[in-house]
Amino acid sequence: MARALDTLLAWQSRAAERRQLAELSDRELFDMGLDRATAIGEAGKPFWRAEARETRIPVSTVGAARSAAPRFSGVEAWAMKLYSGPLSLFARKVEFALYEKGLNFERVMVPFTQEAGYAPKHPAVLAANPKGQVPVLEDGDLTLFDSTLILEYLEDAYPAPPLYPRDARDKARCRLIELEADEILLPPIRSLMYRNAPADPDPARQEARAAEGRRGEAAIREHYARLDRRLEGRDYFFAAFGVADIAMFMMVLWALRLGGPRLDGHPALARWYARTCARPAGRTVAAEIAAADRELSPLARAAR
Ligand SMILES: N[C@@H](CCC(=O)N[C@@H](CS)C(=O)NCC(=O)O)C(=O)O
Repeated sequence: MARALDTLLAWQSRAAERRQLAELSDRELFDMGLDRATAIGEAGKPFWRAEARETRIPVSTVGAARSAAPRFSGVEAWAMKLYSGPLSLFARKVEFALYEKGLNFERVMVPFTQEAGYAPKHPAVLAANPKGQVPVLEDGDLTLFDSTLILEYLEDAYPAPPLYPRDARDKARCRLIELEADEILLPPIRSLMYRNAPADPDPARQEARAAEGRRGEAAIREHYARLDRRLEGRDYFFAAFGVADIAMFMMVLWALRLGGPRLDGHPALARWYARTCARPAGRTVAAEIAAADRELSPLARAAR
């Protein structure tokens, strides 16, 4: 009986994801780095592996979640505050988790331009983080920096819905995939960032950046091949959607927005990416990054 219910819920969840994908406009699909064929191709897949769990944020409210009512503890009232950046991969990663958990938060966007980077630094960020980096999360009298620590804290303090596997070994594996995203896949992705920066006036230096970018692309492709094998036959990295998916999704989104290798030829990875994008939280994060890019980034402006 429980199994039948799980199957039914899984089917409903998958049907909802498919509907959401089908409803996306061409513009939204473009923002996510998807084409309609990949997005809708999801429809043919059997549903029994889908997770039996729905995100707690309805599509219609996910973008507005931050201004909702504060939570109460004794006589104090507060909403969490997140110092984020319009094009901060790590802050957007935390936003993804906050949306998934249905938590209200106030977002403070720190100044950022492609020309000057994170300048001037926000005083609250400087006070909270010796590295001067976002994300910084304030929750009552707790102030935290570093996306990995923040995600771990959110899981401990707000366990439902869970974003880590319960099993200790799988939880460790999940953390390893997050680390792989943040520390192994990010360096070659960084080599593509020159594409959104002002061109170096010295042609030789600009060509050196381009050559570094080409080496980065080769490394990303190798990584994609490994991810594709790992995701073969799976909806997400573990039985349910979680931190491993969020961390890796952010990297793939970043590589795509920087004109990096497409996901063609990596069908399992492409389907996983489309599926993650179709979640209300994924959709919101991708759309907000694309909107920030249209305002701030030469690559996105050139594509308009
Ligand atoms: N390991 C940190 C990395 C944070 C990070 O690199 N933040 C960037 C934005 S994505 C930043 O604030 N950079 C400004 C700087 O380094 O001065 C995390 O996971 O939060």
